[in-house]
Amino acid sequence: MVFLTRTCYKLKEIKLPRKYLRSKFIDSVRLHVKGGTGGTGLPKYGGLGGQGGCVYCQGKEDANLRTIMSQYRARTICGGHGEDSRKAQIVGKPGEDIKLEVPLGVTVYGENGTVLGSIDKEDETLIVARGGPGGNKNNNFLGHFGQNHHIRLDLKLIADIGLVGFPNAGKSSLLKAISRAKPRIANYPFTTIKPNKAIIQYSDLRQISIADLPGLIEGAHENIGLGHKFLKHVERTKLLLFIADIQGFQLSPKYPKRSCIETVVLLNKELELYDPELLDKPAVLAINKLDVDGADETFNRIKDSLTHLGGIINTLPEEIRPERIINFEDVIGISALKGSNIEDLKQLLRRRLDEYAEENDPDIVKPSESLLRNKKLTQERGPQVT
Ligand SMILES: Nc1nc2c(ncn2[C@@H]2O[C@H](COP(=O)(O)OP(=O)(O)OP(=O)(O)O)[C@@H](O)[C@H]2O)c(=O)[nH]1
Ligand SMILES: [Mg+2]
Repeated sequence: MVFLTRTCYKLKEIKLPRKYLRSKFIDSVRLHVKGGTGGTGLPKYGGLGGQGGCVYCQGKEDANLRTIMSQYRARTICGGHGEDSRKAQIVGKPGEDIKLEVPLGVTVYGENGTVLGSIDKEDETLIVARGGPGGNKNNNFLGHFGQNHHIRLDLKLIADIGLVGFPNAGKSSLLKAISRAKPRIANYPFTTIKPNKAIIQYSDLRQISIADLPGLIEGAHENIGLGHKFLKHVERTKLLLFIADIQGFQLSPKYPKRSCIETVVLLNKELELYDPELLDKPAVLAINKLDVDGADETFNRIKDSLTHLGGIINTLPEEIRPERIINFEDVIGISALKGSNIEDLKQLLRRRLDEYAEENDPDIVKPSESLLRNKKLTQERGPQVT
């Protein structure tokens, strides 16, 4: 009997899908939240009932929505009830607050799609269900119910750079080459099935975050491939890094073979169909796999066309033409596998992000300036020899 049970368990284990397929990335969760009820007051002595506890979200860099989902699925998240006022304790104790740790980049929506707020910084908090007031003379010493509704937590990754490219273009390989991340890399489309965030570290300790997303293909707006589902994660990035395979792309023999230029134009079109405003973001194009035979010649031949897509757009099939053409700040040839030109790309990304920061926030204080100012202050205030 024991043997049989063990065998069954073993069989069960074998049947489980591989871990990476099981770990589904969750970027949206619906929850039922309820503030605690306020405690009853004591009219005879003017005693106040305790305030009901709130449910609130707090931003944490390493939190994820999956934990919240597994903890609270099909459950109401309820703040503690306020204590009633008693003779022994005339002011009732407030109910316990419930804290939900959420990842940074979460927007909270109320029942009819109204935005309740968003959490972008570490330890930032947002109350999602208020506790009811305790009994006092304004409400005849009767405690009130707390707020009771459904909310939706919607996560959009916050990263400086978002990687956009067809499957197999080498997005994850680039992420590996440019940061310390260890993403899955394989020679088949849709190796990456969930967004990954990594940090590019520079020698002067400056850090830039970059998000690798699942590949986007022609027809993503019609939900082909993984569709537009993950594109929302580039909405909050400051810069788009397009990456295209110099050899082009073909999903399978059933689909047309697209050249390198065509894949870039198609990415442009898919982004436009998702949200034309994405095209206003600064964009850099990296053409990958320049280590393969004949790639250098191809790259030199098409580089000008890639820089000025407008000039060649009319030579491309009509069905792949976007309405608005994206303008790349730079076009650079790299090999993510061999690591060539990666350092140049790193510096270039940093430069572009700095330019973007200056344009959007000209008052920004350079670190060196603030350091000097601080030094001066400490010198002035420090002990002085007389
Ligand atoms: N020759 C060559 N092969 C590369 C280069 N970069 C990536 N590859 C190969 O291309 C294949 C796909 O690489 P990935 O990094 O998984 O591509 P991806 O864009 O992340 O693909 P998806 O996650 O499926 O969207 C792998 O077999 C890589 O080894 C390169 O610079 N040169
Ligand atoms: Mg990948």
